[in-house]
Amino acid sequence: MLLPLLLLSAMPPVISDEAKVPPYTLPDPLVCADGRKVADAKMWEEVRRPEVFRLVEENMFGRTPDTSKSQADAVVEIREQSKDAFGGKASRTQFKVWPIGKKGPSFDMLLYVPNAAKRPAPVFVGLNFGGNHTTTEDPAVFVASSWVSKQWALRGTTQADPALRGGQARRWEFEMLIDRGYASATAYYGDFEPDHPEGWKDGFRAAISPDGVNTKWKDGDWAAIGCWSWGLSRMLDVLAKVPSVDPARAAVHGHSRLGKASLWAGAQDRRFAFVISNDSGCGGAALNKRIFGETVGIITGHYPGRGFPHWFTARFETFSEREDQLPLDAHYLLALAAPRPLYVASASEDSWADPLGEFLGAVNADPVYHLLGQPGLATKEFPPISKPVGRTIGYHLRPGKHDILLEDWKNYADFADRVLPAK
Ligand code: GTR
Repeated sequence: MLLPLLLLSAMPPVISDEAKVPPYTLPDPLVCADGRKVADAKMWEEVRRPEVFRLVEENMFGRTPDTSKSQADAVVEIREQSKDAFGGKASRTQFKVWPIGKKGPSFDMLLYVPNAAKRPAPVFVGLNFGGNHTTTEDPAVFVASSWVSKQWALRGTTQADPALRGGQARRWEFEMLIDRGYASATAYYGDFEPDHPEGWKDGFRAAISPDGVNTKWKDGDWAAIGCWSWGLSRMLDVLAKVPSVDPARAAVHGHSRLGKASLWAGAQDRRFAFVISNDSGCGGAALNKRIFGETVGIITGHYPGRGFPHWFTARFETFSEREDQLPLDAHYLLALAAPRPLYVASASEDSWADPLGEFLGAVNADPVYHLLGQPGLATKEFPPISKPVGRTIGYHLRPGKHDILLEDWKNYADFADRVLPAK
C-alpha cells in the first residue's frame, strides 16, 4: 500500500531541455465563457476582462477582501525627511503607515524623489526582500523591525541584522533613476506578511480577517501573494498624497516572487500606469502548461519538502501534473494589464523561471493589446540576449542569473520614458 502512495508524490524530473517540453495548447483570452469571440474593447471591458480576472483570482491568488472601509482609518506618519540624499540629488522621506488604522500592523515606506524635478515625478513602486535598509547604503534608512528571513537576520533570530545594510543595493538603481527624473518608493514585503506558511498570522491577512485577528481565511480567499499585492496598492495610496510625486505615472515592479505580486497588483489596481515583471517565472509571466523549469506542483508545495504552499490558493495546487486542465494560463494574468504598458523581463541563465515561457506569456497576451488598439509586443520572435523588443509590451533577455540588475533597470527606464504619459 505504501509504494503507490510514495510513487504518487514523487516529483517528476525538472525539464530544462527544450526538446523534452511536452506539447500543450493554450486557452484563448479573447473567447468568452459562453463561446462568443470578443469583438471590441467594450466587450473586453464589460464581459471578458471580468471573466479573465475571476479565473486568475479563483485559480491562483484568491479573492482580495474589500478593505476600503478600514482604509478610512489609515494613519500616515513621516518618521524622517531630508533633502540631502545621494549627495543632495534627491529628497528622502521615510513613512510609517498603518493602512487599516493603528489597531492593525504597519509598514515602513522609503521614498526618494529627484530634487531637480520641476513637476511631480513619475515613480517606480516595488517591494523588497530584506528590509528597506538592504536596498541602499544610505545610512539614514531605518533598519526593518518586523520578521526577516535567515538570510537577513542576526544569527539565530528573525530580527534584521543592521550590518546587512545595502545587502541588496545592487538590485535597486535609485540614483540612476533619480538622474533620469524618476522617484522610487519601496517597502519591505515582510511588513505585510512574513514569507512562510504561518506568516499570515503576523501580517495583514490575520488583521483583516472577517472574524478578527488570528482567524483563518476560507479557501478561495487571498493567499500571501495577494497580501503583498494589496500592500503595493497601499503604497500607492500614500504616494497619491505626496505633492512631489505624480501618481498617474506610477510603475509597479517586482522581482521573482515579488514580480508575481507586481503582476497581480497591476491587474487589480488600474491606477498603476505601467506594470513590470522581472524574472517572475512560474505563477507569474511564465506559461504553466509549458512544462519547463519550476512547475505548479513544485511551487505550490505538492511535493514533500519544497515549495511555497502559502503563496497561492489551495486550488492552484490541484493542477499539479494536470496543467492541461487549467482554465487559464499566464497570458491571462498579463492581459489584465492591458491596455496599459507592460514589461516582462527574463535572464538567460534563469531556466528555473523559464525565459522562453515568460516571453510566450507576453506573446499570447498580445492579441488583447491589439484588440484594445495597442501595438503591444509586435513580434513573436524570441529576441537574442540584450536586445529589448516591444512597443507597449516590452521584453528583454538579460545575460546572467536570476536577479534584477542595472541592464534591467535601464530598459525599464527607457521604456517608461517612451510609454508613460508626458507631463
Ligand atoms: C524560488 C521560487 C521562484 C521564485 C524565487 C524568488 O525559490 O521557486 O518561483 O519566486 O524563489 O522569489 O526568489
